[in-house]
Order: sequence, then C-alpha cells, then structure tokens
Amino acid sequence: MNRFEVANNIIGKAGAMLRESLLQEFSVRQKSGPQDLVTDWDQRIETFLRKEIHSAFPNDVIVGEEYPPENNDRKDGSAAWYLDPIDGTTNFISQRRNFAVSIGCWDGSQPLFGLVLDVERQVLYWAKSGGGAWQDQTPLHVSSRRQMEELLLTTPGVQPTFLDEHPFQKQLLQLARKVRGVRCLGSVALEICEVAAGRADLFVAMRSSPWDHNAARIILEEAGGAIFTMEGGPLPLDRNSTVLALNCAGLKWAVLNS
Ligand code: 2AM
Ligand code: CA
Repeated sequence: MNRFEVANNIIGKAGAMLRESLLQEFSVRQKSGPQDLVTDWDQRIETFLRKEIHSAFPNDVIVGEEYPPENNDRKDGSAAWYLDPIDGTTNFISQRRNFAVSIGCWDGSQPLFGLVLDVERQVLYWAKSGGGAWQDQTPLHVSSRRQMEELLLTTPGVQPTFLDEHPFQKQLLQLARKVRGVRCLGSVALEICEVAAGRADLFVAMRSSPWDHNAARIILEEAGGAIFTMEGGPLPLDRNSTVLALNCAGLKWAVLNS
C-alpha cells in the first residue's frame, strides 16, 4: 500500500474504534486545565495510528498531539505525518459528535494529502495534492460568496476568539458584527472542511496546532480556498499559530482591515 492507501485504511479503522467507544463510559482527565481535556481514547487512537504508519514507513516523521515526535531528523524519501486522533475532544466528551480524526501528510513544504473523518456522521473529507477535494465520492468546492454581509464565519470557541484579550480582538468583534452570522463547531479540522464544502465562508482560530490544521488545509486549498495566519502571512507547518481560512484569497484584505 502507498501512503494514501495506508492513511485511508487506518482512518477508517480509527473511526470504527471511536464509534464503538461512544457506547462505553470513558475516563476524562485535564491536561493544562478544565478546558483542556484528554481521554484514554485520544491516546489509544494515536498509538494505533503511529504503530500502523511506523510499520509501513519506518523512516517517516510522525507529529501527533498526544506523544513526542518520532524520527524528527528527516531522511531522504521520507514524509511527515500530522495526526490528531480526536480533534474536538470536548465535543467527543460532551456531545459525542462533531469530532474528527485528522491525518495530513507532507513532503517537506509540499502537501501530499489530507484526510479528515467526521466520526459520528461517517463522512470523510479528503484531498490529494493536485487532485481536487472530496467529501466521500463528491467533489468539494468553496462558496462563491464575496460580500461581507453574506459571509458565514466559523470559529472553534467564543472564548478564545471573542472574549479573551488578544491583538485581534477588536478586529474580530468588528468582523462578527458585519458578517451574516457566526457559528462555533469546536473542531478546527471540521470547521476548515466546512469552508472547503462551501457551508461556511470564513474561519478564524486564535490558536491552532499543526495536527489541528495540516490535513484540513490541504483539503481547503484543493477546494479553491486559501489559508493564512491572522497576520496575513503563510500558515506555518510545524508550530502553533493563529489561522485565517477563506473561501478565496482575495477576501484576505477585507477581513484583515475589518
Ligand atoms: P483538540 O480537540 O484536538 O484539543 C476547539 O477547542 C478546537 O481548538 C479543537 O480543534 C481543539 O483541538 C483546538 N484546541 C483546543 N485547545 C487548543 C490549544 N491549546 N492549542 C491549539 N488548539 C487547541
Ligand atoms: Ca486532539
């Protein structure tokens, strides 16, 4: 199996394991505080994904949320995998829906493919570089909405985006007043896929990690969208960052100057 086939196979298995887990009780622990939670399933699924990738591609770099990176020094011919076993852990715990498994694969700064599985809906978003973006077998396209008053903005949390003090707070409050509406889903990966699917037009996050956005960004760009930091620069691959995802690169200045 090639890398994409491995990813497609293991994301399906991870989804089945997580759907099974929804029928059981599981323990919840705090990481950095009461709004930063982890379950045994986050670790169990990441361990499964790492093991499968490692046995097929032993030289590949693996960067995931729950464990330190493997094979940090990249060898020729190897690729880097970005894994989030559960993106939207709070939703997994409280709603038992609106969470995803996210697998992105990159060759240096070149995207190879991204897969984001909406576990509870059993919907797979995926893209191979240059091959378009897909929701299962259906091609995905961003929306064609351009006027501020017709845009739907999605963001993972009210608190970090609008209530916490940060350098973009005033600007984002202004933006929220101008757009058609604001939605909070609680999963960076699924929300970027909402923009890719044309069901939202803009996405902002004040904090996002490589495993949160490195799969979905490939899907968004293949669907015709664009992604930046909130400063308007390129989104980094290997460090935490703010995120601004758009249905069209041309909207960037309208949003940054709102
Ligand atoms: P997680 O569920 O994998 O933690 C809403 O909380 C969204 O922001 C989710 O995608 C969540 O990912 C992500 N998130 C939560 N805390 C974060 C943090 N400290 N840094 C980056 N992303 C975070
Ligand atoms: Ca996670």
